[in-house]
Amino acid sequence: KNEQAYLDLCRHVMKEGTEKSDRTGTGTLSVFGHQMRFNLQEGFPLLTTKRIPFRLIASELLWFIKGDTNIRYLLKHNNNIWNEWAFQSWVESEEYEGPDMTDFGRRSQTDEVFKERYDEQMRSFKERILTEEDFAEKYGNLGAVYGKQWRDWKTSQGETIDQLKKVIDGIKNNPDSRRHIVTAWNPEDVPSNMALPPCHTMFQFYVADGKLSCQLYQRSGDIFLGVPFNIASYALLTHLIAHECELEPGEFIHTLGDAHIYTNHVEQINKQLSRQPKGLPTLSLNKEIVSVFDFEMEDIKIEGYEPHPGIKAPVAV
Ligand code: DHF
Ligand code: TMP
Repeated sequence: KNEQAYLDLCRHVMKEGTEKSDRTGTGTLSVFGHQMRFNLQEGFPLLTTKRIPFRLIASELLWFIKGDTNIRYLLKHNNNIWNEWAFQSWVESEEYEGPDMTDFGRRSQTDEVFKERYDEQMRSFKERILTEEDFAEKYGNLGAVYGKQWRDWKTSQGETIDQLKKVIDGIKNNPDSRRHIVTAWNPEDVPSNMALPPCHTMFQFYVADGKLSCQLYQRSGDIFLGVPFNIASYALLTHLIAHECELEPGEFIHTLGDAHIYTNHVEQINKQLSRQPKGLPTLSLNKEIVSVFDFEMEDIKIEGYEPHPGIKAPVAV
C-alpha cells in the first residue's frame, strides 16, 4: 500500500512526462512538481518491486550525519554510489596523467574498449583513496555537499552553524515551532564549490500528536535510481530523530521539482511496474543508542524485507 505512491509517480511520468534534454545528454521524460506521502506507521518505505540495497542508504546517511564529505568513508563501507563524482574531479585535475576520460559516463556505456580502460582507472583511483591519505584528502572530497551544509555551514562572519543539531534541539524544546528547517542549498557554494549541487535541497520537521513528520523538497529526482534511495534515506533520518526525541515516526512527505525518468531507464521502469508489491519491511534501531550522532551501521537493521530481484540501470553522470 505504502509503495503505491512511488509506482503512481512512475506511471504518471511514463504517461504524461514531457521529453526533455538534460545536462548529462541522456534525455528524460519529466514532470514538474509532484508530491508523495509515506505513512511511516505502516512500515518502512523500502521498495519491494525491486531490491534496494539498504546498507548503502544507511551508510550514506551516517556519512551525512557525521558531516563527512569524503568518499573514503563510503569506500571503507564498500559503498560506491558517489565514486563517479569524485573520479570526475580527479581526471580533470593537473595531476592526472592516464588515458583521456572525457565524458566517461556515457562512453563507458557505449564503447567496450573504453570501458576496460575506464574500469582500470576507476579501480586504481579507489585503491589510492583507500590507501593514500594525502590523495584521499585532495581527490576524495566532494566539496561543500550535504554533510558540510548540515553540520558545518559557514557564515559570512567566519562562524559555523550545526543545522542538524539545532533542528534536533528545536524539536525537543519547542516542538510546535514552524521553523524546523535544514537547508543544503547554499547559493554561495553552488555550483562551483561542489561536485554536484544538492538534489535534496531542504527539509522540515513537524510535531503533532506525539509523532514526528518530515517533508523534503527535492529540486531534481532521478525516479528510477535516486528517488528510491532518497525515500528510504529520509524515512531513516525521521526514525533516528524521532527515536532521540522520544516521538513516534509520523509521515514522510516527498515533494519533487523536476521529476524525471531517464530514457535509458524506461525498459527497467516497465519491468518494475509489471510486478506486484509485497509487504513493507520494518526498521529496528538499537535501543541503547540515544543520540542520532552515535549510531553506527550495526545499530540499524531492516527486518522482513523480501523484495523482487534488483534491476540494473546505468547512472547518468
Ligand atoms: N546522478 C544521477 N543521474 N542519478 C542519481 O540518482 C544520482 N544519485 C547520486 C549522485 N548522482 C546521481 C547519489 N545517490 C545510485 C543510487 C543512489 C545514488 C547514486 C547511485 C545507484 O547507482 N544505485 C544502484 C545500485 C548501486 C550499487 O549497488 O552499488 C541501484 O540499482 O539502485
Ligand atoms: P542535476 O544536478 O543536473 O539535476 O543532476 C542530478 C541528477 O542526480 C538528477 O538526475 C537527479 C539525481 N539525483 C537524485 O535523484 N537523488 C540524489 O540524491 C542525487 C544526489 C541525485
